[in-house]
Amino acid sequence: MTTTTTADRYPTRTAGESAPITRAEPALWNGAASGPLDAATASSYDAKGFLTVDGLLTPDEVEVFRAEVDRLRTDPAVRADERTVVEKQSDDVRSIFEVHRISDLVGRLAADPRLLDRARQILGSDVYVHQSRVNFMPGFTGKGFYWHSDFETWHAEDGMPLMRAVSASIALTDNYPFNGGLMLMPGAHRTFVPCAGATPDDHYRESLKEQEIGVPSRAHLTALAAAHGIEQFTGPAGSALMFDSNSMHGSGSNITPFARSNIFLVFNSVENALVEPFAASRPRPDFVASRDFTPLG
Ligand code: 6CS
Ligand code: FE
Repeated sequence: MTTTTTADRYPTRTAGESAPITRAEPALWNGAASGPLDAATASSYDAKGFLTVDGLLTPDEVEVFRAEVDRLRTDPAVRADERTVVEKQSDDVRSIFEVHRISDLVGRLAADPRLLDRARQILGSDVYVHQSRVNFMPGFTGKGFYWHSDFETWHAEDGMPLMRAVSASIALTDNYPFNGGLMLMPGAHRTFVPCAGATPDDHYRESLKEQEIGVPSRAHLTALAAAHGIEQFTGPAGSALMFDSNSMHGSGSNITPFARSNIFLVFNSVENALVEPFAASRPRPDFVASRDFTPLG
């Protein structure tokens, strides 16, 4: 049986520092194709690597999803599930992965045309859910996420060949500048930043709490920030951010009384299905990186 190996366009988890690589593939895979994004929004997404959708969910829908994620967060069976990650310092629930399979409500949201049609237009193909999670960034104790590119991890540890995935972060609480709102470097999605350091076995057990391997060097981050600046996703509950898999992003911790919770859905193109990890000894579990490539919708 012949096994084909996919060329590694983006070597990372190298022994030492290596130079950034210019992205070869587009961010917007089929520009003019029909879909909910108008031309101005589509070209802005291509240039910046992200877009926002005001009022993706109605206030009533926000209430329904908040009740649903609070139900999950307080369910002892869910807390005991390996798909639930708790904060390093406290016992607070940090994330619940594969939430689109645990909750029918979230499963339906993943197939909702308001998200699905945007993802298909951006990726230029049918899509499937690569990963879903609900992030609870509780007030006072919510820990942030250091700067990173999701694609760097998904390429190294999940075997995602190309940058042909888009994430949707749907705010269930108001996102202020001061309660851990996501920060992004507009345009940095066009540069792949290799990260030094080999991937430990079962790295996800640590990295989902606090990522130390697979983070760019300060020198690379300084250069990217100088070239692109930093923008922050703020907005009322119900608004959504859609960002390219290789966007450089991170968030601060939340010491305010205002929680910052979001549902996070990652759409990958069915033409970008996972292969073997490019820089890890074995693939991560399905609940972090799905290997069911059945198209949505
Ligand atoms: O490792 C991952 O797949 C997850 N880690 C982060 C910090 N963002 C993307 C993703 O949810
Ligand atoms: Fe991330």
